[in-house]
Amino acid sequence: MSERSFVMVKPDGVARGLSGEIISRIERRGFTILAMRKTVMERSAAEEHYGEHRERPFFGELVEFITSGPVVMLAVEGSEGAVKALRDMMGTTNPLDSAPGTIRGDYALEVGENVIHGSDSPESGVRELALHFPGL
Ligand code: DAT
Ligand code: MG
Repeated sequence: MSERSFVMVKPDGVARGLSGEIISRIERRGFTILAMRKTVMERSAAEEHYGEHRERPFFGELVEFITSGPVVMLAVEGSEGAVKALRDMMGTTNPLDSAPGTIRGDYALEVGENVIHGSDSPESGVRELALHFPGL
């Protein structure tokens, strides 16, 4: 069984020129990139994407940030366990806690600007890919 994740280099990562480095790590690990698109996320898509955080105090800032500039969106596929493997490569949500060698642990310092998104489960992957890559 294969699994799919919605991965995104966030606006801070794109602005800092980290897209290539991040995509390269994903490819070298052995994941398949099914689709990729550089775009500015629509506000409505951002609110739906982060819908689980709607009641959190940082929701407004989160939507502002994620729509503040271009992102690179990827549809990524791998074998069973791939979604968790990608999360492990990303590091913890707060980069201050992320282990060196992880993407956030190597390239980020602030929770609000943590350079990468990856689906937190195969089910989230299906939901997020349907939102950002309809028809995939
Ligand atoms: P993750 O991106 O690791 O799945 P999440 O889904 O809990 O983390 O949160 C989504 C994003 O929201 C996260 O990447 C950065 C931001 N965020 C999370 N917790 C935050 C906080 N306490 N303050 C500010 N931003 C936060
Ligand atoms: Mg999340």
